[in-house]
Amino acid sequence: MLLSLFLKHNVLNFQIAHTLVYFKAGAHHTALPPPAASSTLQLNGTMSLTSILSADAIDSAIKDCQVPESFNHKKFFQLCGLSKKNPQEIRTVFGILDNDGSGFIEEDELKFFLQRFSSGARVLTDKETKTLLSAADDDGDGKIGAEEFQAMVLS
Ligand SMILES: [Ca+2]
Ligand SMILES: [Ca+2]
Repeated sequence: MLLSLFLKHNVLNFQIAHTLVYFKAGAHHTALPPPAASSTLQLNGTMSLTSILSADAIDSAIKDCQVPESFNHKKFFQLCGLSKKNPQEIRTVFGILDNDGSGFIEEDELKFFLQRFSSGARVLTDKETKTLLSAADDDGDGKIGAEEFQAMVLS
């Protein structure tokens, strides 16, 4: 008798919970953006570049500048596909390159620019690092801000 009461109680609870889940699922469907969009925002900064750029495109961009002093940022951004991405995606890539989250890509982060795209890639030479910095650093503060990065990628 007690057992059957207990079971009945649980079945009732289950039904209530089930109804709530349905209600919530319905609300989600109309009120919230698709899950993919919100998880992209949450992962901003820690996500991998391969969620924005294809691994093949990154590969060919890295291969193209394997030889020291051969790095050309315009060619690189075209080959890896970044120059065709939307402002939000370019902003996400900026966040990944800004490894310490300072809001800027500093010279010591630029040196490892290629390795952010592919961990096995070479570091940029001092000359390449300075050329890349001056290509983007419009206000001359010695580091690349998000808007400067955007302008360089789209130039
Ligand atoms: Ca930084
Ligand atoms: Ca700057």
